[in-house]
Amino acid sequence: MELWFSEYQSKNVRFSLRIKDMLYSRKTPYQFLSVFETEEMGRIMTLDDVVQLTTRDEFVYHEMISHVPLFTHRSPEKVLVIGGGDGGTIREILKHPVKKVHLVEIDEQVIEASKKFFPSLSLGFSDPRTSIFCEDGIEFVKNNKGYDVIIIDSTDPLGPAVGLFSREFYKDVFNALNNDGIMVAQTESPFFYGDFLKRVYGDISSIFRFTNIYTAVIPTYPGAFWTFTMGSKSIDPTAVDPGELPDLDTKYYSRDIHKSCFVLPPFVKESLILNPRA
Ligand code: AG3
Repeated sequence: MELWFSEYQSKNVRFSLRIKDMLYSRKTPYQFLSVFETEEMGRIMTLDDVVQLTTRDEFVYHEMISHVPLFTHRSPEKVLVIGGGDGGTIREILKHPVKKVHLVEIDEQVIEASKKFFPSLSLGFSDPRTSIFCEDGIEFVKNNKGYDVIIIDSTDPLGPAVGLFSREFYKDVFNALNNDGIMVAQTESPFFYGDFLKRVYGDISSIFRFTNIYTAVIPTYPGAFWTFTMGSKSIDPTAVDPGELPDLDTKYYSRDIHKSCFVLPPFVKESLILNPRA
């Protein structure tokens, strides 16, 4: 018998993976969490039937959401991750000489499932620099400050994550950052979420001095062509000379990628009302 997992990437598009084994499935207080072993993409975690990560391509997302802002800042000491309970982003951040990493994940069961089924992602949880808070990220940023970089590693802008894409939240993120602070958020695919991207880009640009979108190819996410949006308080991300960056053990991110990832195709550029600085 063939078993398949399918995600509705839109009302009319489904993405399916053939399943070898279903390892875990339970309703948490926040969402429906499953772990599958697949034929093609390794082990996967889904939340409410949406693919969050596969062990085959997670490195692209986690390297890109971490190294681009951290190397843009150059000397980050204190970093906050909102969401990201699987630990993949923490693993990448810990490759930098940071002093403190705070992870704020609302759903403790995501953390527990990752410890059990994704040891290659969750290994940074036990690092002495890591502190974990099982709290609502929206409240957390209102009450905690002094970060150099804040990374918003959220689910899609639906249900519980909607507040993590609001202008009010980005203002609180701005205030939680130091004067040279940088934030980055995962901002979906321009193919499926074009209007959303434009709205978020506009909101972040209205708060931060510099706003830049960069992209990566993530085969298991809708559209495969994925965006991240970075807001920077004082450092101009385009002024970073990637040639000066230290070596890092990565599989997608590189000095060349750091430069090229900010290049946007015309259909994306034209879909945004770009301000004169962009
Ligand atoms: N969070 C972003 C997942 C978005 C994927 N969307 C989708 N499949 N429709 C990833 C969490 C990994 N740390």
